Amino acid sequence: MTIDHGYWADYLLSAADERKEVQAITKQVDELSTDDAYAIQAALLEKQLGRGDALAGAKLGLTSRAKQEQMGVDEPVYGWVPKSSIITDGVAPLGELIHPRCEPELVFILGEDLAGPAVTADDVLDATSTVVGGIEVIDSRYEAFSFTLTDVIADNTSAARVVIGDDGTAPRDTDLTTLGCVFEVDGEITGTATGAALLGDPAACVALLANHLGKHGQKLSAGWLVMAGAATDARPLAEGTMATARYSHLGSVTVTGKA
Ligand code: 0L1
Ligand code: MG
Repeated sequence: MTIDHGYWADYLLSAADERKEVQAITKQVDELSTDDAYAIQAALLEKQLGRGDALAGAKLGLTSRAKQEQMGVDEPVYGWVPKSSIITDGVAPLGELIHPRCEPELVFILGEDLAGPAVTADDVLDATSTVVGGIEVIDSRYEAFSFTLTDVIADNTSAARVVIGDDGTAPRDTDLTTLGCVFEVDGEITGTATGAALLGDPAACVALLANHLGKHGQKLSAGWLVMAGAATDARPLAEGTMATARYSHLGSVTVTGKA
């Protein structure tokens, strides 16, 4: 069966526009390969850019062993960060989202391009101007956040919004593997982690992304932000929910859910 990438991209875009959860693609087709899933994701991005959005960065998901085990996979997923997804006032607009969840992220701000296929963690540190803390708001377009790996790739890895912290560190000033994060939702600590929870080294995760893009003739560009993936579980973000990620060396980042 041939997969119509544009059709499924429209399917996911309408789901987001109409705030309507939809059935996973794999429930409707015989087979969805990883290549087809990334092609749907690319078509989705093209449609977003065609509406006047801009590309502000890229992201990894499933970079912690815990999340990989949950999904029964042993590799991360890669997605895009449109400019419109960046929250600047700390408020997640629940009226524009379906069933959002939030999770802490280490965010690399690139000072130089990174082009695979042979990018190393050292190259990532060289190309990064600052590492900041962040919180990603994920919002699967699928019913009950239920999907296979290729479904979530097609859905741009559930990307929805992101809050970026103000305090950063130069990448070599702090050991990113021991940098700590405490994630607190409405005053309750829901998770703690160090950078090493991200496949041993968050910079190595970013290298994986650069090398993945390199295979498709793409690169990470100077000025972009790159999310390395969440090291703790994502938590529901409802009306009035206040989530704070407290990082050693990077200060705190907060997001609040508001209709
Ligand atoms: O950013 C992420 O880690 C999302 C990965 C995809 C799985 C999910 O939506 O939880
Ligand atoms: Mg994430």
